[in-house]
Amino acid sequence: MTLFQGGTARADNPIVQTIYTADPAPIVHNDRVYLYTGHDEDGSTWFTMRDWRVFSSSDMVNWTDHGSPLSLATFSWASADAWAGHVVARNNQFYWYVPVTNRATGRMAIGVAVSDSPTGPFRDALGHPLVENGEIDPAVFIDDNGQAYLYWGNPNLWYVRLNPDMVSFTGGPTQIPLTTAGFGRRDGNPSRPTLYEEGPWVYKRNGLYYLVFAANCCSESIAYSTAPGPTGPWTFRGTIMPTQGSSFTNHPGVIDFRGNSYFFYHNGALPGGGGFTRSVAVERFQYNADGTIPTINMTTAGAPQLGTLNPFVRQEAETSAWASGVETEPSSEGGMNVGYIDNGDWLRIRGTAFGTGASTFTARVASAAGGGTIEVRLDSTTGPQVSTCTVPGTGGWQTWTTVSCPVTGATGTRDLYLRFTGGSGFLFNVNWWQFTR
Ligand SMILES: [Ca+2]
Ligand SMILES: [Ca+2]
Repeated sequence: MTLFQGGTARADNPIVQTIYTADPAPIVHNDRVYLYTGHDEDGSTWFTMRDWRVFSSSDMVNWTDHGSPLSLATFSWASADAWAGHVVARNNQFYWYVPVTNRATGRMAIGVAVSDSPTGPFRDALGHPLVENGEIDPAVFIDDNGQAYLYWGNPNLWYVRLNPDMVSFTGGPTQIPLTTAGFGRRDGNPSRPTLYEEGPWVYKRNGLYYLVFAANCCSESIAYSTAPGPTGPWTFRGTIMPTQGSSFTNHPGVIDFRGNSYFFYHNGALPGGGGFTRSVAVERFQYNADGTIPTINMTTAGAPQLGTLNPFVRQEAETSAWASGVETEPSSEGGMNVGYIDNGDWLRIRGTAFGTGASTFTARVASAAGGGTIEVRLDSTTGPQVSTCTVPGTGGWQTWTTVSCPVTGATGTRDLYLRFTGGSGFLFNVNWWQFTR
């Protein structure tokens, strides 16, 4: 895909530019945000989704692509529809709850995958659905007393009490009454009299339980309800995010991270974007003093950066605030690499702290073609060029070599741009880069 050209104004939404992403499910683990998403296939005209993706960030602006540690193929019993999932950490494991179509029944069911790493790989924990009633959008909440709840549903809203193993439950699915007092009033749709549509997201803050959800249809907004306990009774509190952003669905994810609160959602903001080609985005927000949530509008600016990025340690090429023209793929050296680089493609890395200066730029590169050039620039794609590094042909797209080049004039904290130039066709791949002082 060829995507937005970035100007000088801050524009870091949507979070991922290399693929279409949907249905954000962020968690915080070890002082890092892990963002789990679905993946709309390019050119989709339906919810054509085959795998899930994970990204992570320590500064909310530069995001690392960890690829796809979970797909339909993980579940032998699933036939289609890798839709909106949710991840929760417990027992030193990561549990990923996802709705998929059960091949045997043709109905939507909820499976659970498990991994000992937030970036996977994940395996099917059960070999069969955890729960199945034809409804979607799982979300797990673990209360302070350790009791875990799985919520899900469209058109209804359900919960079940999960056991401490997180892959079984006690008691049957219980329906949460969809009353207008609890979930607001929808006009003109007698079969769906409340605003609740889908996508529950449940959490607790200062003793109050929040249930954020996609409201109305279609297009959806995001609204929320609160309750004194995890099973209600719920009171409707209003709209958080109005209908915006050229996707007729939306999907909430809410976290606190390093003293700030963040609201994740999706829209159709990338070129070619729309209701079936969505992109996950994020806004920072502050709760009102009484615990209510303010109106949050979609922006292209996104959240402010927390701290800076250290260029003197290895940084993955697949870590960026914006990637123009490139794609990512699994690397033979582990993790991902940036590839499909054409002449003029570039990466933006925000807030790179060079301090008193850098002397050398090093990059791990590969090329089955003739290679090309990495222009190392500051501030913009046409800003000061502090290094020029030639990438040779290496005989293969996964045949890696390391190139190093002198750097002059890289001081202070600046936005770093890696601009790629060369002839026609794909030029080279980049796995990682690093500066030395
Ligand atoms: Ca390209
Ligand atoms: Ca890499």
